[in-house]
Amino acid sequence: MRYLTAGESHGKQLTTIVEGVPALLPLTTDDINQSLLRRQKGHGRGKRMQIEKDLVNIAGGVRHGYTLGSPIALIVENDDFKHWQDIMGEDPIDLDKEIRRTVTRPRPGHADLNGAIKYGHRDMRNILERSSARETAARVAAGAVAKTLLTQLDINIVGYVNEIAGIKAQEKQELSFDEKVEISETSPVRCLDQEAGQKMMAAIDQAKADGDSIGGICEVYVEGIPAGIGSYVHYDRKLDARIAFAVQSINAFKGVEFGLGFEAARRNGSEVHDEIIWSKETGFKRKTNNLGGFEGGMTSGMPIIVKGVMKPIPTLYKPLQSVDIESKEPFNASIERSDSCAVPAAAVVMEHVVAFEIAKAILEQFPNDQFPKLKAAFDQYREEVRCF
Ligand code: EPS
Repeated sequence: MRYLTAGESHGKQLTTIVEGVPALLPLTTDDINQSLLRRQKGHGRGKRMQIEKDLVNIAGGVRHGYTLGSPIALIVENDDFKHWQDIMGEDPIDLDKEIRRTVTRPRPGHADLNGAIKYGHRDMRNILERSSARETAARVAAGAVAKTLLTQLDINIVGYVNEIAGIKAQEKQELSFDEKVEISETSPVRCLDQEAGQKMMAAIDQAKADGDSIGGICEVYVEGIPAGIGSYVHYDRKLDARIAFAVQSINAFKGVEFGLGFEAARRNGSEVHDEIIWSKETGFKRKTNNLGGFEGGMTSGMPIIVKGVMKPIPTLYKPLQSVDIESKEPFNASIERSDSCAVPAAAVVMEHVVAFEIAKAILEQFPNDQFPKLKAAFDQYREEVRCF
């Protein structure tokens, strides 16, 4: 299973093609829309999210609520395009007559300058339109297909926020999966610790008032996955490595950790590795889950716990020094519109990119053109793992 995305932030639409999904998987427009609408929420989002109402148009690969086995085409229109038709049109324009809103002032921390140098664009709109995190709507659409597949296999996945601007949520691993979903869904910052959530909202309001932006840490929790998904035999088959790649590729993400993550460097081996236990009912388990559900690039059967670090968004009202690429004059960057914090939305994006990598690994391990047969093979494997 693989996917491609296309589309610019203020262009007509985002397009996603997901290829390799087996036939006969139940899939509805609503399954995808629920994910898209979750991504749009979150305290700290800017004015753009009031313009957009992300709803998918399934334009191929699904009929009467089931996948066909053919490529699935997913379209999300940009409502804002109506304000940008002249600027973002695909056909040539008369540069003397028409407005272009040419961008020659790169934002520090954004793809603007490096992208312009690499692709030879003198108008950095050609960079920022595609490097914008608007593209994550297309990734969530693909991930929603994967999530639907995982749900059918009784694998549950949820993303939430652990930290914003240094305000840390209390660990809440004692909560059930359903409680994690319920609490994060009702929190405006998608946080499981309500007290910390209030402080995070205050920090976001302060950043907005200061014309600044703030980042944070998202966590994705996956339960119901048996041991042995992924592989140790080759570097590019390690599932934790693939998840790390997918998470790091989310716009503005700067790092990934599993379980204890970097803290493992500060502890002895005896305080890191998860001791093995066995019971007739559950089979093999670990006493703890410091390694976040992975050993040797494979799942251990414990919940997957992965964190991703998002830097503050580089589009700031507060000026930072930069240099105009035409005049070579220094200037203080200033912009019209931005999100002061998109960490809650990023938690939803992360949930979906992780879902995609897990579903992809399962499809590789239990290949079948027909989803019910894949499910039967997977369920049988789960039982074998329990009885091992
Ligand atoms: C973004 C800038 C803002 C965000 C956008 C990402 O958009 P605009 O430039 O239109 O104000 O709202 O995020 C989305 C549109 C979205 O759907 O998440 C950027 O520069 O990365």
